[in-house]
Amino acid sequence: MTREDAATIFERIALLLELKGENSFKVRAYRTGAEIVESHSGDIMKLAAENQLAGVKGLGEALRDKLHEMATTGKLEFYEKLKAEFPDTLFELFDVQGLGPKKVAALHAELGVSSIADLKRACESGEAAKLSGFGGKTVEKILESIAFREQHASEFRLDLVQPLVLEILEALRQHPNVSHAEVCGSFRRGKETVHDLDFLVATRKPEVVIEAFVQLPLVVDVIAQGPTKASVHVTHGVQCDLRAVSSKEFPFALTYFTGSKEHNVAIRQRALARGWSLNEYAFTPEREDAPVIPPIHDEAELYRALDLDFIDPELRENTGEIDAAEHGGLPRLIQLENLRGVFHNHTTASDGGATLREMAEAAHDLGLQYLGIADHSKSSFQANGLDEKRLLAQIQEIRALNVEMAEEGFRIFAGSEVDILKDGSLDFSDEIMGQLDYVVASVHNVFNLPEAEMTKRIIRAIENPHVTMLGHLTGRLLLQRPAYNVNVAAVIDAAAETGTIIELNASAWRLDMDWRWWKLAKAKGVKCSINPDAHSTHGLQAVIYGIKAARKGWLTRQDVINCLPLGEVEEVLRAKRER
Ligand code: DGT
Ligand code: CA
Ligand code: CA
Ligand code: ZN
Repeated sequence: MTREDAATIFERIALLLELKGENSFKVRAYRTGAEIVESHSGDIMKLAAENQLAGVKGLGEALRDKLHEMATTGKLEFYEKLKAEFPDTLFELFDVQGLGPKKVAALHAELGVSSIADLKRACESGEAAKLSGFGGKTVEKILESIAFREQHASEFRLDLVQPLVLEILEALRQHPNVSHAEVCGSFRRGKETVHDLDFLVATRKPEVVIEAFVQLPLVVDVIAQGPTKASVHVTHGVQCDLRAVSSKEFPFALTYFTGSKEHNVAIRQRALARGWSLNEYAFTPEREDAPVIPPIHDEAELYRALDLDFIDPELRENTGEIDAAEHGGLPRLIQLENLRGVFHNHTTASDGGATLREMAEAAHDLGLQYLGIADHSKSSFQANGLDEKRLLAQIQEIRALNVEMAEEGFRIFAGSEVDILKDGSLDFSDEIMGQLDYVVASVHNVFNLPEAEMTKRIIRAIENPHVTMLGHLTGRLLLQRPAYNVNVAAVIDAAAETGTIIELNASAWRLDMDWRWWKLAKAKGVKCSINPDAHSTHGLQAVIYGIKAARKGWLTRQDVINCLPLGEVEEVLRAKRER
């Protein structure tokens, strides 16, 4: 069990006790406990496992015991029992935007609301609006949030499906009757969310492999099973389809099931134009005078047979990739190995779970040469944003740690994620920002401005020469909260004019700016920074999602500033200020 899991359990206990009307002292103890577990600077789960928590301030004996139980057994009896007193669906309510624990408690106690379906009914009937603290605006916002979730009900974010894909692929590849296994569909194309997962295997014993697939431990139920295909639900309700084909058919099936549909249609037309039909199994001559079909062993040979360069799966959206593949114009896409460092990361100074030193060591262990720290600024008080005094102290702390880490060729850049205020002014003065190595400017509140005003607000912020890069441009939270109204094309133009870098926020919840805009941004000369927005050492891993999105946006290592090594990247950070 990770510290994040343990903290979530403490938070949920606090909520459930609150719903039961337990005394507020007890509730607060769990809430504080959650914060301590999240922000402790050492390996708190290890300490818990070894019964070494006595020195941790703020954790009473009851919580220490519970943490020990979680660290050693991976479960908490007390929580399991408490949870059983409530319907499972209750937890859905905590994901609804605009519903804090107080409101959930009121809805539950006074209207018996214990699921999103109940909530929707209570909002639509007008009952919810009568509760104290629930204006018409609140109800309207809740209904909007429910509608948005319903639209995306059967989609999943990458952080949820990535581990499933790895586990299933590993199991398929280890099967003695499987010669190749691949994930296809939207996941292979690097889409930001997926509806279902599509797997493909090459085998001579399809029935044996299909049977092994439906027996995998993470399979929850079998939707359909035939001799060459099956569909199942796995953990979290994710649907997984499997197709079994022969080795000879494999490249054709791989291309077909990778899609997209639009890309498939386009390459099928191209095949037809030379007299071959194309399906998931083969090329077949359509005319007597059709050219001879060459042997095809892999996808590259399939594309070559159509006089195309190999098209990376991320580009297969029929947005110009076929034309580029015909004329040698495909980009050489960025790879994870190209990253030399990461900007925009948080520490315990604001809302992160790891200290400066822990973050720096984790980045160094990942093989990176530098780490940019960008904790929140003072207006983000809910995220414990730093004021001027704390920021200046953090800069000193970074400079001191740099002296030590310089020996290992590692450097920490002192930055800040500075709030863009409602009118487009910034949370820190130029004088303060001038002391930082770089600044990420982001919108964190007042999301509901009309498009023109929001666009003006962001453009005003990036006109400041100290703003090195623009954070999560649209503020979307995938499957949870839509983007605010903003004219992205106008912001890209302003970024080009001012020499401002645009972030590709790599968090699986954001992937913002969206991949669909990067080709335009690149054409205008705007540079990208792939930023994990890490709130823990584990959070640094989010760069894998950012790399997928960047590839999907046709970006190469030349387009992404954090591919530059130490010694070169500094100049890019300074460039805008020196213009
Ligand atoms: P999603 O919605 O996230 O699951 O997206 P995909 O692209 O994974 O869609 P899915 O799972 O329905 O199908 C996987 C691939 O199979 C799709 O990308 C292209 C191929 N495919 C499925 N149905 C058709 C079809 O009717 N025509 C063509 N040309 N290709 C298809
Ligand atoms: Ca799919
Ligand atoms: Ca599918
Ligand atoms: Zn942010």
